Parts: sequence; structure tokens; C-alpha cells
Amino acid sequence: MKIKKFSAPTLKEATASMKKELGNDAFILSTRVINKKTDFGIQKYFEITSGVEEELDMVLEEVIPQNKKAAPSLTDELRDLQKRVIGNVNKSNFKIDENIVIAPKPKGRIQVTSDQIKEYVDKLIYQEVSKPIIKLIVNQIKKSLEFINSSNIEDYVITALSSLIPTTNFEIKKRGKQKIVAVVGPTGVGKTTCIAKLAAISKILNNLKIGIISVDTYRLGAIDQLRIFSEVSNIDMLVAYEPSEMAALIKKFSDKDLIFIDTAGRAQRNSKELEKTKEFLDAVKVDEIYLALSATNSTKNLIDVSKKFELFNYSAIVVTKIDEGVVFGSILNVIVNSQKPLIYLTNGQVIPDDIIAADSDFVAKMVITGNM
Ligand SMILES: Nc1nc2c(ncn2[C@@H]2O[C@H](COP(=O)(O)OP(=O)(O)OP(=O)(O)O)[C@@H](O)[C@H]2O)c(=O)[nH]1
Ligand SMILES: [Mg+2]
Repeated sequence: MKIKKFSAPTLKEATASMKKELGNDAFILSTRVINKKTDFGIQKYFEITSGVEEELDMVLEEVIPQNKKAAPSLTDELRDLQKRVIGNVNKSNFKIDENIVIAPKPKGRIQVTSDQIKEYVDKLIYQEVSKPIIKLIVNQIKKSLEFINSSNIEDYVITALSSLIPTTNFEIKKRGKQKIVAVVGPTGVGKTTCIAKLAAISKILNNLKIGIISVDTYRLGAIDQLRIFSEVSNIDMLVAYEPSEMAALIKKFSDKDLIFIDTAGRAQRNSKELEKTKEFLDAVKVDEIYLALSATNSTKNLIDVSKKFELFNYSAIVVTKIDEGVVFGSILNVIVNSQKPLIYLTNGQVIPDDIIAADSDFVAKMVITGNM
């Protein structure tokens, strides 16, 4: 990304000179008011720091390869991508499927044109898929041009996207081995609803003994919300007001196969609040912590949340409210960026129906089609 500062007496003028120099794709990263020495003395100026992404057309121009150099593997490219977009590659145990399934070379079929490739690039741009990921997909297409035709390009793109999405399963241990699962995340994303769905499914379908502990004594009505659910569904529920009570509550639930801990929604910027929630979870041995993220949020927002919540060392991501999402690139971006696997998607308010086990093809299709 190219970054540049512009200043002018008005914000409008500063923005205009930014657009003039960097083009319409340039965007404002930050603004501030500065004192500037002018011929008329010290004057207040608006300074904007702007950025412009690398031009995607440059990638597209390369779509038809001129000379074939030894192409780097997808893993190398993703590592490189991670280095640039993500930063932390070392702890990666992020596996990429290099064996992308390609349909056999069709006889007599029309080869894919760069217009058709551009159509998919446009779809990905519209879906707000991050540019390094789009670049990666285009490079993959470039390498496989002889196998791709107008009728299999969509499948190819879906498979390539799907291979970028790690997933994991919710594993319920056998009787006698209790499992404790907590859900953390920003306010109102659907943490409690997700727990209610998982609790109801585990009880009804898996015939497990379930306990729910709420540590959300913060939001007005939070306890009542869970209490009503637990009464209707006949699932035991306890409340911890202090971290020091946690051990005793877990002990009370010693007969349960599965215990869910519902936490208070926390703004990711409020590190004090995050720490408070963490104290509750640190007080007992929690087996798995899931971060709930809403599909309706922007990439920047989700990435910020995913980073700030790393404090909890969460093991997987639940993407909520996919039924309310309009574009789905942000889900893909945050998963690639955080290198945490997706475990569930939730697609509505109905308990327990509206939850889907993670499926990378399903997400890839959502990204391409814009539909669930
Ligand atoms: N459309 C839609 N709504 C959902 C979904 N999941 C939850 N909701 C709704 O979102 C609202 C908030 O859900 P909660 O489960 O209370 O969210 P929370 O994260 O526990 O909220 P706090 O505890 O206040 O931080 C409720 O109206 C839910 O019915 C979903 O997948 N789709
Ligand atoms: Mg809640």
C-alpha cells in the first residue's frame, strides 16, 4: 500500500488533492489538524494520511502468462501472503491443500478468457475479499489455465477459496470426561444464543448432561435471558459473580458431561473489561474457548477484534449472523488472517435450528455467490 500525507486549509481541499494524485481508490487512514506557517502567519490546516492499494489491474494484465518461470507453490505463496497481510507466520500450523482438484482437461471446450477471470475478480472485490487473497486466487488460476474452462472456473475458484479456510469440529467427549467450553466476543454478536443452540443440540441429539454458567452479571437482563432459556429447555444454569466462585460452580456441575460458560460482551478496545472476563475463565480449566464474530462486521473491525481477543487464546471462531450478511469476504479475510479454524456458523435466531457446522466449501460458495 502506498501511503502519503496531504494538507490543506479545508478537509475538502485536502481530500481533493489526495484524489487528484492517488486516484479515486485512495482512502483516508487518519486526519488531524496541524498549525502551518504560511505567508499570512500560522494557519490551521487539515492533514490527512491517505493510502492506496496496489492496482489489481496489474495482476490481471498478467493473467495470461507470457513466459513460464517455475511457479512457487501455493503454500509458499500463502506464507508470503501471511507475512504481508498477517505478519506472524511462525506459529502457523495452517495447512493448505495443495492438491486442488482440477477437472480433467476438457476436449473441445472453450478456454477461459481474461474477461471471465475478471468477472470472478470483480465478484471477489465486491465481496470485499482482501487483495492479497484475490491475487493468490488469480495466480492459482494463471497456473492452471490449461485445465480451466468457462464451465469449471466457478468450481475452481470455490475450491481455491475453500482451501484457504481451516475448519474444526466440535468434539464431545465420552461420558466421564467432562468438557468445558466458553464463548467470548464483542457485545451483541450472538454468544448467548450460540451457547443456547449448542446446549440444546448436545442435550437433545447427544443426550448429554449439560450445565451453563453465566459470568455476565454486567449487562442488564443477561442472566434473565439465560435463565428463561434454561427453564424452558430444562438445562441447569448457575451464575458466577466473582472469579473466586468459579471453582465451586464447576464442582456443583461435576455430574455434567458438558459445561458452557457464557461471558459478557466486551468491546475489544477495553482491555480492562477483557481482563475481567479473563479472570473468570482463568479461575478454572476451560478446555476450549471460541471467539464469536458477526458476519455483518467489516474486515478491519473483525481483524481488530480477533487480535484483541487473542488474550483468551481462543481455539476456534464462530461466525454469527450470516443470515444478515450482505458480503462475506470479511469472514474469509479474518479467518486467513487469524489462522484460527472456523467451528460454527449461525444463521438466525431460532434455537437450536439456526447453526451450521463449519464447512469450508459452504463459506467459499457464500463468498462467490453472496448467498447462504
Ligand atoms: N439474525 C440473527 N440474529 C442472531 C443470530 N445469533 C444471535 N442473534 C440475535 O442477536 C441478538 C443478540 O444475541 P445474544 O445471543 O444475546 O448476543 P450476545 O453476544 O450474547 O450479547 P451480549 O451478551 O449482550 O454481548 C439477539 O436478538 C439474537 O436473537 C444469528 O445467527 N442471526
Ligand atoms: Mg450474552
